[in-house]
Amino acid sequence: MIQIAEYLPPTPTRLWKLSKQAGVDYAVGGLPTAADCADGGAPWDYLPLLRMKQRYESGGFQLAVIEARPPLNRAKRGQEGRDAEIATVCALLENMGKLGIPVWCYEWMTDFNWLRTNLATPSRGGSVVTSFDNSLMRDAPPTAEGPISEDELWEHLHYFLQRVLPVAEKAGVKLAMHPDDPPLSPIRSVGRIMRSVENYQRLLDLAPSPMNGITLCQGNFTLMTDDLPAVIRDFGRQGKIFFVHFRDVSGTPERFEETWHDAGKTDMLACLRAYREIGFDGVLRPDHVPTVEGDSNEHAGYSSFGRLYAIGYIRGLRQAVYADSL
Ligand SMILES: [Mn+2]
Repeated sequence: MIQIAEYLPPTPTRLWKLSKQAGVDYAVGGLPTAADCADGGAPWDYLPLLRMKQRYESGGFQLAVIEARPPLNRAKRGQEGRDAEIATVCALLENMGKLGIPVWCYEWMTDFNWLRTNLATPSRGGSVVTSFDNSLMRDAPPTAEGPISEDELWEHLHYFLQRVLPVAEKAGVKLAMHPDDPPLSPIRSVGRIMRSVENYQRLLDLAPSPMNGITLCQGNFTLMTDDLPAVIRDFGRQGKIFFVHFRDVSGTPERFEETWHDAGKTDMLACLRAYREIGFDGVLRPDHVPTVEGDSNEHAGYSSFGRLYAIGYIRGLRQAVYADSL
């Protein structure tokens, strides 16, 4: 059965307890802290990772995914120093394998990560969400690193996968590629390749391996298709969905806003049915949520109280979808 996880920082917070109280048993983790590395290790070394994993377990969580990356911009840009960055990823994967952490969520966005033009767009009942309007980006400056083409990004991704996948196969750790967010190209003169269903198939075909797969972030994939459940079934039947981000939006890739989990453009029930149909047994996490009354918008999209609503909503959907198999 699909399992519900939460993205929890690597040291205990109120959210750890709130998640546990809401019925979450799986953690999506970051990388070890400076304190974990105090005896000279790096965040991708065995002992710091061991200490972080122990902490999640003490909080009652099984560490199912690491969703954080060592520096990778040189690898993405094909610059000098990329082999050293790739070596840190190989060390991370080897140590995750030894520690039984089965999935690494990465992405191929160069220079900047997910991008919004507004971090406090009004939503239901005075809650706020993030939004993106590409018409406001026309005069946005290029990044400091300058333009890069999609062809170059594909070439560098191929170079990366050729070196990393054999290590992942030996370690038994799955690589789950997160989409570019928003799924548009270029932005700030930087090409963005993980932005369409076709390009995801190209990723899978670029380096065939049982460890080469997908983070199905629904908030992005639903902007790439009018039939998300069909996309879930297609990649699922190929055995390529390793991790799910469960969230929703309304609008188009050029202009969208995030929504409450029950108020976006996507048929969330049909999506969960599709995961059941393909026998997906990995973890799903709520991903971005609205910031609600009484909570801070300091980390937009990651309000603690908003996440509680999302967890409850997803648990309800799951109960309905799996009712005859529980
Ligand atoms: Mn996501």
